[in-house]
Amino acid sequence: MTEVRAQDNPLIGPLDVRPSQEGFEIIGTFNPAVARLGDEVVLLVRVAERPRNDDPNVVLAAIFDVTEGRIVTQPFARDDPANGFSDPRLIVRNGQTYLTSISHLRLARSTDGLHFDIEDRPTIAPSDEYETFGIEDPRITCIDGVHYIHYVAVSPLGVATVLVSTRDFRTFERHGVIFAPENKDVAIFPGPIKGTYSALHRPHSPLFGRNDIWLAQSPDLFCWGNHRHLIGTREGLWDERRIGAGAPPVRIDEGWLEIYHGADRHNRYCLGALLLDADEPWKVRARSDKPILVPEAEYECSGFFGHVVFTCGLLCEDKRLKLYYGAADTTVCHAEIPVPDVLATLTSC
Ligand code: MAN
Repeated sequence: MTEVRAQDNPLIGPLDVRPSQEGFEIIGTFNPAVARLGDEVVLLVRVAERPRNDDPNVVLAAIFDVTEGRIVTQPFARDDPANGFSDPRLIVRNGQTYLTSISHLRLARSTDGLHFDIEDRPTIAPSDEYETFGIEDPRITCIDGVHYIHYVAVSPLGVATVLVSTRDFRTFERHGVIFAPENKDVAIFPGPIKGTYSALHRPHSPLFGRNDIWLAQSPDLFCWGNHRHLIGTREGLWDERRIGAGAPPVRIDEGWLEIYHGADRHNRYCLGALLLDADEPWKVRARSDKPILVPEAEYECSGFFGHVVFTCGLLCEDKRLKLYYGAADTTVCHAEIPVPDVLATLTSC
């Protein structure tokens, strides 16, 4: 595999971004969506921040208060055995999960795809009861000049997927929840196939422990049905515990190419590929037995949550995949992989 990481990696890090408010610090800028907008490459970067905390005895959760229209903090004592802190991303208390940071989306613009100017203010921020714990991991699908942004909305109601659209990344129209909890990693195909829209999605079944990728269809991008199970996790392989769609699929000569993430028993997140049938995308033609991108660089192995490469956006140009990806839940990075190299590694299904 001839993947080439950008020499300037990481392209964006926490120090490049201003917190959304006084008293907060940025802990991660990662998992961006990407789109071409005229001569520019634009990213919608997930920015995770938390209140500065000088008290070593408590961990603070930041929560968007819908009534007050602002972020409030809630302290959790470190020495209270009812509070669980084993995952640095979470606080668990009495069966309720809270997050140790709250995320919003921030626009970054570039003319060369490598050097980005980042807005000073959040572009899309938590705004309602479905988003009180933050908004995460956006994807962008462009159809007929409209950019459909779909992101993960987190709240005590669960993990859902919300759709927002824009033509110019200045004004945004909200379309509400398109996949109810527990469902994330939604990636909408860039246009209808035989008159019908398709999306990959990842429902979660706590009872049976399933974290698989499904395919849904829609007449209008807003109402989704005809759900079909697409692929599952594979014991003993790189994607044995959790999988989810990454960037929206791209059309290549051979069908639809999808780059997805998989986590193993050690919580190592790698990227692999799926080739789906051009006309019947619920038919899997080939899949990666080995990942195409593995966390190896120092910035991928250490950070807020190490050993993670996670993509939500790529450009496919000149038969090259130009991947934008989050490294260690901390930074935005870039790598390029020729499409034929990806296809050569796939195993037929
Ligand atoms: C989950 C999501 C992602 C994150 C990975 C790794 O899948 O929360 O946003 O990058 O875990 O922590």
